[in-house]
Amino acid sequence: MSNENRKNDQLEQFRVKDEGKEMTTNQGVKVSEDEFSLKAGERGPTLMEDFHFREKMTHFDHERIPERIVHARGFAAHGEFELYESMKEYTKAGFLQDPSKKTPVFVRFSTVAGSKGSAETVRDARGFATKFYTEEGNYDLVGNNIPVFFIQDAMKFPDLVHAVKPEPHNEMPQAASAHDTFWDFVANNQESAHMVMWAMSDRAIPRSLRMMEGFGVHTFRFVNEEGKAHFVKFHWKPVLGTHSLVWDEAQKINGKDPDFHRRDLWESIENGDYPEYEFGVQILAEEDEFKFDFDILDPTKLWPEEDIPVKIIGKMTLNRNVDNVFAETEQAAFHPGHVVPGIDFSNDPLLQGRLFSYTDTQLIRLGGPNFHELPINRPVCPFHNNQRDGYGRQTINRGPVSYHKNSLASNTPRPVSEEEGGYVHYQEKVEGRKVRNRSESFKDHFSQATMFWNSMSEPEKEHIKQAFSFELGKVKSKSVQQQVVDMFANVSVELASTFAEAIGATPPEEQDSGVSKASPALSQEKTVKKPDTRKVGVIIADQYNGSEVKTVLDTLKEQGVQAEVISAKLGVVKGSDGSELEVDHTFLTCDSVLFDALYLVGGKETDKQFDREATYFAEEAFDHFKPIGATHEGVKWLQKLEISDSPGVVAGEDMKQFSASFIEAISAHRHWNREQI
Ligand code: HDD
Repeated sequence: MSNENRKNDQLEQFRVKDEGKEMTTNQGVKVSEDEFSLKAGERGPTLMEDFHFREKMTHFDHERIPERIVHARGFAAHGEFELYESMKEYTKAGFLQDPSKKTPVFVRFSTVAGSKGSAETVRDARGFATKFYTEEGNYDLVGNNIPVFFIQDAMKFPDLVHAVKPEPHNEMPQAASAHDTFWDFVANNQESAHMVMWAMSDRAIPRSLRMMEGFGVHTFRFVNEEGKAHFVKFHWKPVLGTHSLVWDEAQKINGKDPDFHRRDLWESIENGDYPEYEFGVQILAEEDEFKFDFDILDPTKLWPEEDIPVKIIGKMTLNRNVDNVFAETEQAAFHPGHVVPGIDFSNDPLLQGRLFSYTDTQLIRLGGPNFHELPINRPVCPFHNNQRDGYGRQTINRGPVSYHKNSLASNTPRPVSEEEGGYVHYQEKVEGRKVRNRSESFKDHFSQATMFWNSMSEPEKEHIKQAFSFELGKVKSKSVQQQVVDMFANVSVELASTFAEAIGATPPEEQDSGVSKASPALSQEKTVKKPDTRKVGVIIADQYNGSEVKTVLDTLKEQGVQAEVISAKLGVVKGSDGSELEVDHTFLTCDSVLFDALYLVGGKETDKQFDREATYFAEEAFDHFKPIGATHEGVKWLQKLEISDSPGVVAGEDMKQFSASFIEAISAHRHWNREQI
């Protein structure tokens, strides 16, 4: 079995193809009729003895399992992780030793607050949970796309989640933090300030799951063969860069395509455009634990990359969609406590609490203690112990012995020494009184929130102001609104004053935190910018200029851009030279918000309705700062909207030159400098 396919090979044993087969009951009895229940007479009552009906209905009645209490809405894919260089110096983790070995992975992305059927482009953190199927057991890195968390102690997690979820008396609003209880929680638990800044920023509305970062959030430990430990933070860096939607667009997408993010992930994998993320670690010597003006155990703090650089050590490629969402994505059980030798915990009180919560939740969600036996959760290495029985047990453990220590089975399964690969917890010296307290070193809630604000570019700051104005604008309690204004004055008086004005609250007194530090890595402005996999809507009609348009479409394709044809009706559009293009969407079946850019071509035969639709698409794309290219008859729509000279709007008659400028505009992602017009 090749190493990189071990999980795939294992899953293969469980795959079932029903197509082309005869229908049977679950007992294997062939079924002769599947439309009509067994009745006493054609118009008579259904009979209890109809075992096929009973079985079919009973199974259906039990098809649903509880959704995850948080992160219910998720989507996943398989892939592999490759290491660039051995991490032997820092950790003995087997999968981080040998760059020639690949480790199978399964990654589930999710929103946090919404229920399983909610829309995907909501303002929220995104879960980024990775299961590495290593030869030493499963290692789960259960992170988010935001590097800090709302609270410092797991004790508060139920409160946080109660506050952000729909309010219990009327179960509104769905998948949104823009309501009273969330902001009441924020104002009364001010350690949330830093993560709230991230949640109000562009990071909370990613363009794609392929274009967002991932973070392990907590401080963990690497432990090497000699037993020496280093503190570490984990990072995923998307190869396509970190990019976001704009808020108005995100809200509209939720209506036009609530599956926007999963569709994007699914299609990119089906098209062979495999999402890639580089794996990075920040490494800190134990001696340096107290060298910072924050506590490295505090999960509301990040380690500025400029102070502790992110060392890129590998890459993950997602290259296979699931076969069945329920069997794989839904039944996947992640746990931050699933670690392998060489990776250990820190005393972060949020992490410590998580170590309890995840198994506990699977017990009810997946119906008992044997969820590790579900195909998606099984390690690829052998696993043996004396745990037995329980709902849904799969393995048939033979022999009379299921206890340790024993003599009847020569004391097996036997624990093994550290040298033989046994997990030994890092022997940190711990001392202290039993107290229910927050450490003094956890009490600064605003310095890093301010650092985040200081690090933003002007457009990013503008978006944060708008997000606060939107969210607080939805809050009904004047008191909560005012508390939030006063709280965020500690971060930036400019920010707090702006949204105070928007919501009719009293502007704060001057009281900035006085922090001037910035961390340029936190801004998305300088992220990787590439045209690859960007979706361009080509608005085109009959009698378009065949050969010239082909030149543009060919160049877009060469650059990895995906062009999809939009016209008044499905079928084909015919060029003036007899060429044809298959229409992918009509104005009715798609929308401007579903594309990264528009290419306006038109044709000789557009009517008023076509012009109206095309102009509407272009105007919306323009308002969302998207690149717009126009040639031939398409230029008239730019003129009508008076946007021809705006940044990111490209028109031209020389097709080669036009294509080059358009691709440059697409690579830029969004043209924020339109705001100044
Ligand atoms: Fe959590 C799910 C990430 C704090 C308790 N969490 C869950 C998932 C992710 C995270 C990505 C979805 C996994 C999947 O796709 O199945 N959680 C985080 C991060 C946190 C965090 C990055 C802070 C740094 N979580 C956290 C705390 C607790 C939990 C403090 C409770 C003490 N999280 C859960 C849970 C979930 C969960 C209730 C719901 C479903 C599941 O575990 O399997 O146990």
